[in-house]
Parts: sequence; C-alpha cells; structure tokens
Amino acid sequence: MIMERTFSIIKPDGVKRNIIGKILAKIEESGLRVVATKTMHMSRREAEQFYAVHSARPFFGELCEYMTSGPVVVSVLEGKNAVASYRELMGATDPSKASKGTIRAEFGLSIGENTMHGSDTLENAAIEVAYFFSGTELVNSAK
Ligand code: RTP
Ligand code: MG
Repeated sequence: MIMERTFSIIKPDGVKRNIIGKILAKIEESGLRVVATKTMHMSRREAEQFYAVHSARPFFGELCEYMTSGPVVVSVLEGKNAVASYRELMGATDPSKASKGTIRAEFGLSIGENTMHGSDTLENAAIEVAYFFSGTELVNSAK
C-alpha cells in the first residue's frame, strides 16, 4: 500500500444540487483525506485543456460546455492507493452502470452529468493537481 495523491472534481451538476458536503463526507468515510479544496468556475480554455485527451471524441464540445456551465469544486485527496481507491468510490462513467454504493450510482444523472471526476493514473493525478493548485495551497496531511 502506497500513500498517493489524486485529483477530484465535483462537477457542475453536483454543485448545483448543493451536495458538496454529502460528497466530501463520502470521500472522508472511505478513508481518503482532503488536503486542498476550492470552488472555481472553469473557463472554456481550462476545460478544453483539462479534457484535451478527449478532443477528438464526439462528446468533447458538449463536455466542455457542461464543465463550464457552473462552478465546480476541485480537490486534492490523499490516502493509500488514492488513485485507484477513488476511482472505485466514484464508480463507472455511466451512473446506470455504476456499482451500488458508489458516488456516481447515488448521485450521477447521466453519462455526461456524472457528478465526479477522478484522475485515472498517478502520473495524470500529478499533472492535474499542478494544473489547479499551487504548492502553498497543499497542506501536509495529519499523520
Ligand atoms: P472523468 O475523466 O471525468 O473522471 O470520467 P471517466 O474517466 O470515468 O470517463 P472518460 O472516458 O475520461 O470521460 C470523461 C467525461 O466525459 C463525459 N462523457 N460523456 N456522452 C458520452 O458518451 C460521454 N462519455 C464520456 C463524462 O462526463 C465523462 O466523465
Ligand atoms: Mg477520465
């Protein structure tokens, strides 16, 4: 088991429905620790850059439109195997296919409006954390 950091977004549908606290509680209950968090409203450019890997996909325009449709909550989460364990807690991309007990199964609205983002690899986690947070915004977690 290795201590890792991963990057999370509560997407606009979650913020709109006022369930930030409920989602962060689930994250904490899973054993992960929030080491930085803030509300922000992504610009079109930020959304396009963040999801650049999907730029050739048919849903790219819709995805960027949605991610900029309202505020989001970006967070850095720390814990044992944080990248994989957070992906497991989020559940499948399509909420109707997500396992019971996962955040997307409970709160996700559709394959697009699926409430959460979580980094898919440790390498991407480091890139995504650095994209949204500066070093001074990250605290050392309690031991
Ligand atoms: P994410 O990157 O947001 O954590 O989600 P993910 O890994 O589970 O899914 P990914 O394949 O990376 O897709 C990124 C986001 O694009 C939207 N999407 N829409 N309409 C569609 O068919 C479709 N497919 C994906 C979702 O918001 C998905 O989370
Ligand atoms: Mg992804």
